[in-house]
Parts: sequence; C-alpha cells; structure tokens
Amino acid sequence: MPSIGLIGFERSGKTTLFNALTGAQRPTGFAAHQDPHEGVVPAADERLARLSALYQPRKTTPATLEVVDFPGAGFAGALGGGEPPSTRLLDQLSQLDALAHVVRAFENDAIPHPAERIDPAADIEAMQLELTFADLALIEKRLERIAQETKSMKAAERVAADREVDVLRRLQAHLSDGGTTLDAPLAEEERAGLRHYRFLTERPLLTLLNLGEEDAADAGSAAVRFGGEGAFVALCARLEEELRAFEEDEAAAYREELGVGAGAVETALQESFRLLGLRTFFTVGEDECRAWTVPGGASAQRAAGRIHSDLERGFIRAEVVRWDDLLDCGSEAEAKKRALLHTEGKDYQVQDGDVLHILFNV
Ligand SMILES: Nc1nc2c(ncn2[C@@H]2O[C@H](COP(=O)(O)OP(=O)(O)OP(=O)(O)O)[C@@H](O)[C@H]2O)c(=O)[nH]1
Ligand SMILES: [Mg+2]
Repeated sequence: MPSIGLIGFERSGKTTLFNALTGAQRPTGFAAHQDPHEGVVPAADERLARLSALYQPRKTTPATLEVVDFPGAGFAGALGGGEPPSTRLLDQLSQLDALAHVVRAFENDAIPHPAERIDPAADIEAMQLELTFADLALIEKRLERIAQETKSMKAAERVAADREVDVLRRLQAHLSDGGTTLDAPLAEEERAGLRHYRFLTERPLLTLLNLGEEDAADAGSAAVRFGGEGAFVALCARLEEELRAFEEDEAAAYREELGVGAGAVETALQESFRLLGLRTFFTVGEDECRAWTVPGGASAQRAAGRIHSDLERGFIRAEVVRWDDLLDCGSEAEAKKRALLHTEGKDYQVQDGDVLHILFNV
C-alpha cells in the first residue's frame, strides 16, 4: 500500500488532520502523543462510485493510502538551535513513499506556535532545511566511510567507489544550493544508484496549509496570500475533523452556511496520489467493484499481481476498457461490440482509469 507521512512543527494540526482523514479520534493538543499514529485512508473516487452504480456489486472497495502522523516535537530543533530529528525518526520517515508538511496558518493565542509566530513561509523553509540537513549529514557520513574504505581497495573496486563519490559530491553541492534529490541534475542510472540511501528530499513533498476557520471559506486566496509553490492544498483541519461527525446532509448544510466547499480532504488525497505518481485502475463485477493503485508505468502483469500473485504468475492477457467508455456502453459485452474493449499483453502500460479483466491460468 502506498504511504505518506504527516510531518510539521508542534501543534500545526497534524493529528487533527489525521483524524479528519481516517475518522480516528486520536487526542490532539499539547504534547498529546510521543509515538506516531498509523491509519488507512480509503480514497473517495467518483469513478468507482459510478461503476458500482452500474454493477450493483455486493461489495465496493476503494483504493487506500497508509497515513502516518508524527509528533511535531521531533522536529523542534529546526526552529532554532535544538536537537535535530532522531535517527529513529529519520529512519521512519525514509520508509514512506511521500511526505506531507502540515503548516500552521491558523491564529489562536491559546495554542502557541513553538517559535511564537504564525509564519507559514518561514515554517516551510525551516522544514525544507531540516530535511536537507538530514540528507547532507547522510552524504557526509558516507563520503567519510568511502574515504576509509578506499585505502585498502584494489584498483578495480576503486573505480566504482570514485564514481559514487563523484555522484554524492554533485548531489551535496545541489542540496547545499537549496535543491532536492528529486530535482538534482543526475542521469537516470546515477539516480537509481542513490535510491538505496532513501534520501528524505527524494520523497515527493506535499504542503498542506492548515487555515483558521475564518479563512476556510476562501481557501484559494488564503493559499495565495500565504504564498507557496509546488504541490499545495489549503484546508481547515479542525473544521474538516468536526464535520466528519455530522450526517452527510447536515454536513452539507453546515458547509453551505459557512461557505466552505466539500472536497478539501479529497483534494489532499488526490494530490498525494498524483505526487506518488500512482495510477488507479478498476476491477468490476457483481461480486465486487474495486479500485487499485499501481506506480506510473506499471505493466498489466504487475497490476495483475496487485490483485493476486496467481494472476501475475499465470497471466495470459488483459481485457481493457476505459471506465467512462464502460459506463457509456453499459456492459463489457457492448464495449466489445463497439471495439472499445481491447485485449492487451503483459507489457501493456496500465493507464489511469482503466478497467481491467485479467485472464490467467495457473
Ligand atoms: N483554530 C484552529 N485550531 C486548530 C486547527 N487545527 C488544529 N487546531 C488545534 O491546534 C491544536 C493542536 O492540534 P494537533 O492536531 O494536536 O497538532 P499536531 O500537529 O498533531 O501537534 P503535535 O502532535 O504536538 O505535533 C489542537 O488544540 C487543535 O484543536 C485549525 O484548523 N484551526
Ligand atoms: Mg499530533
């Protein structure tokens, strides 16, 4: 399952957002937890809902995202002179596919910001620096180690070591200039050679601006006012958490009264999927309609493996139809008749929105 980690300074609203995303009721507020919370978020998907309406299956299963909510205390050092994040925290972060920085933009004197200021741009910069420092420290350690090791190396081994040193030095220079591993000018094989380091700035980073209730109705312009580039979603975590407790029509009425549109949480989720480069495909039937995710560029055979290892092993071919074509046609048989359903081999690259039917033999 793809995973994303919520990071950010103390009391920025990570756990509040975690509750809004997962429906959990974890305690929020002052030092409410020392350990990360883990949860699974089903991804609402309009396409799956419509396929389900067509098939009326016994079961509808959305795609999921694992979310890990870290306590902000671990990042306190980034705001001035304190301890850098622990090795354990860095290790936990590097295991995740993406990171989401929850940035505080809400004002509330009763809930002090650890640096005693509300300045989203400064927080964004401080967190970026913290992640960059962690990677630079890792590079430095590795360079020292290689320098030690090369002393006793044979000439042939030294060639590979020299090459690694060269790549690490270039990355070091790029990070020192404010770049990230993601946007470093590296050749594809150089990048692949660095992957095992699991650098934090190699993780796609989503910025979640946590607005005050008074800004929630105008999230778009609030986001512009607070500045922000890259992948960016503005929402009010507290409001979204509160609204979860309401019935659907009550929540809708309350939203209308406040002028806060639905879907901020869904947008945050979709942005996460997009950042992760995930593609969603569907399987349909009277038993179950289900959404699945695979990394961009994944083959039909790999997608089959998401469903079951037998399907990957015994893969023969896939019948593929776009979700909206299937809806237009009303059935796979009709889609076939109109030549909208095609047969693909194991190397077919799955597209976002494909409905797959895997034929296999084990
Ligand atoms: N007004 C307002 N308060 C919020 C909002 N989001 C969170 N809060 C409050 O801020 C306090 C801290 O929220 P948490 O969700 O615990 O923050 P956190 O980032 O998980 O904090 P740590 O786990 O200590 O790092 C709580 O009292 C929340 O109710 C918001 O959007 N608006
Ligand atoms: Mg928390």
